[in-house]
Amino acid sequence: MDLTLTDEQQAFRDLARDFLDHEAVPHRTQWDRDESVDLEIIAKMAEIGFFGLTIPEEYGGLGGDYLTYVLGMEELGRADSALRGIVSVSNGLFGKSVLGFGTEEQKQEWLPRIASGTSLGCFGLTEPDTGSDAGNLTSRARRDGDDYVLNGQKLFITNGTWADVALVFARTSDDGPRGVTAFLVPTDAAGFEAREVKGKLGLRGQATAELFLSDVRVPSSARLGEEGQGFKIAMTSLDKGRVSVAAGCVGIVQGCLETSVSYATSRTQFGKQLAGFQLVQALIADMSVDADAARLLVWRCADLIDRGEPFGTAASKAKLFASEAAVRAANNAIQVYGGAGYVDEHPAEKYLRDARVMTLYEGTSQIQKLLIGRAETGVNAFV
Ligand code: COS
Repeated sequence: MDLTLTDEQQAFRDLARDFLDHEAVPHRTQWDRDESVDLEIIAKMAEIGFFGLTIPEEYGGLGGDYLTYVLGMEELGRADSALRGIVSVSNGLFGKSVLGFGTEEQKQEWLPRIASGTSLGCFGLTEPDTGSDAGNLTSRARRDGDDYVLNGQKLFITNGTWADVALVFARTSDDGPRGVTAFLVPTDAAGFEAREVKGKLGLRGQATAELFLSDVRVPSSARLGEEGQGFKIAMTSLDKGRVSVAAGCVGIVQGCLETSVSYATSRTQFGKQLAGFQLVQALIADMSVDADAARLLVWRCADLIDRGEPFGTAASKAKLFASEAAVRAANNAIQVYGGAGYVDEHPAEKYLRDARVMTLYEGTSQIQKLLIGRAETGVNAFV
């Protein structure tokens, strides 16, 4: 695997970092306290190209490769994971599902709006009673003439109250994962309601919602893919989503490393720099190794995706390692800061609160281990 970035990849990373250092980092604490980013940041991020990174130019995107995408996700994770989540779900989970499985009309309808940031998408898979066990979701879609009528409930949906369109997974038959179908549902459809989930530990700047679908009627042209193909669409998109989460986690580890070095080299205790204490150096060394190791796992996934190779197990490994590393690094960054790390004047405590969910959503660490274990042994622990 060639680790050298092209001039274009390097240029995008520099542009992204510079933009976020000016437009996001100075505001992230306030956004976190306000429980919402300033939504004007969406248009600004779209101008840089964040929402269309991997959407082809013919649909208004940048048509970039996946390595460029993960570089962008790392920078977003370093700056503010709430922003990374908004982009990852709209451009990633939603946009890539439409790009991969949509008809030409569906791509024309939604992708330019997603790439330009004029519309946000969300991904309605998780339900109150089906998190890890996504194949058993219970929302229903009943065929009625040329329409479908959707009923059900979705939970923990990123962008849910801000999105213009929801990719909703609903059951069209009782055949487990094979009975799930995907639908593109405009969020202003009659019977569709989104309510914000309050009181989250982290990711406070992004909207997380509960969705209620009550006799929501959509035409059959809103179906994404074939009947019964929905679970595959969800899993295919989640494979890439996990790489995106992992890339964001690399950014968290990198951010923890940078802020810890900065604090440890500027604060004095016992008459010398904190950085002069071996135990502080040990904490920083662990972050540095974790950043490199996680980044290499993520870049391997991007390389596999760009070459069209299978990458599902590599994605599980990257997501497992990087998310656990992000929690470790953020916890240790607080340790470097001492008491000061416990308040939001410094970024360490926000990194920890934001990192914690990374081991949960888009497949818990336990699910990733079982997927890796299944790939290694050939034995399926889910049955
Ligand atoms: N890509 C494409 N297809 C996939 C796939 C993938 N990564 N994983 C499974 N499938 C397909 C299978 O090939 C199978 O298709 P066939 O019926 O044609 O054989 C079908 O989907 C069912 O697969 P499987 O039997 O493995 O489904 P399970 O119900 O056992 O689900 C797990 C397996 C647990 C891995 C899955 O439910 C999962 O990933 N859960 C976590 C969900 C999650 O991440 N939720 C968080 C969402 S936050 S947006």
